[in-house]
Amino acid sequence: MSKAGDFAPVRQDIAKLLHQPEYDDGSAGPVLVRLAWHSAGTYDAETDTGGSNGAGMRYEAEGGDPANAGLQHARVFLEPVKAKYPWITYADLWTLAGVVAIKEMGGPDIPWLGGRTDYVDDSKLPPRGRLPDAAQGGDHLRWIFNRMGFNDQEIVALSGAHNLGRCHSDRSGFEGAWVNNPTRFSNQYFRLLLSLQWKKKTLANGLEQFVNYDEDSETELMMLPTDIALTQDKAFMKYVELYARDKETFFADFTKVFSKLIELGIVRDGEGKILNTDNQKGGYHS
Ligand code: HIF
Repeated sequence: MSKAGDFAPVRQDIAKLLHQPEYDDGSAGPVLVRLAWHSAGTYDAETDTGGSNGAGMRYEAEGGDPANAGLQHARVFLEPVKAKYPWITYADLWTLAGVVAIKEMGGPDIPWLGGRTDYVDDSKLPPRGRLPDAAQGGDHLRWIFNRMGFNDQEIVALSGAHNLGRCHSDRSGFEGAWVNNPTRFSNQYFRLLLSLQWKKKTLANGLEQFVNYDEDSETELMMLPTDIALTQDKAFMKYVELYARDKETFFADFTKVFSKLIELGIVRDGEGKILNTDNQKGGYHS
């Protein structure tokens, strides 16, 4: 039995469950990264509401948000880990699973601290509509991510996570993967944004996405309108070019910005203990 607060064995068990031969591209990794981000990405700095603390996606109000379609798969993958380590909060488990998945898929080691609680303060529940709409452009990206406290450079650095996983017609309505090897973390997403010709395609459901008809590529790759928007704005484009040519800088900047994402709304003391008192109920620290 592991001690409460000892995350090393939890990390190991998450790493083991990533291998899912029957699922998608054979890995639970990408959908776990999306779970971590959607749990945190509801944060609003002005009202200090939303964020990963509280694991609100367990409840219909947030879990049933169409923006979160498909994330039940990620939560189900993690249930055996929660059963084995009942002391871990869902809020910690979901964010930790995201960083373990990124690392296991060849990405950077993202600093992660525990202590989030599953206590839900009804007055701090985020309304729906806080997660981005992929059919929009650059103004929408700034509106969504500035609200969380991210600048242009951080928006582009984060976007590199679309190197992982794919879009599903029965979840978001979009279809396909961004890169040829969607379970390997790299800066390929940025390189393809620049090197391939992206053409608009209207799907049967009416949604528009961008696809590549490059003759060398065996599979059709895709970009969301929000991905293409990064190449249509000078301020964003500067960083797309930087990350396409400099993988080390991308990894370093992604590390900072993803750890900032999963800490949104959390206040800690010098030893890492969470101080937001209204979120202290129900955590293993209590
Ligand atoms: Fe995604 N994202 N994301 N995303 N996302 C999808 C899938 C993944 C946006 C839209 C979508 C980020 C930002 C944005 C991942 C990780 C991150 C899908 C497809 C859509 C539509 C869902 C489906 O159909 O299954 C938009 C509009 C964003 C604002 C730019 C983050 C930066 C890139 C913050 C981020 O980390 C991952 C991983 C997936 C793949 C999930 C999978 O099941 O494979």
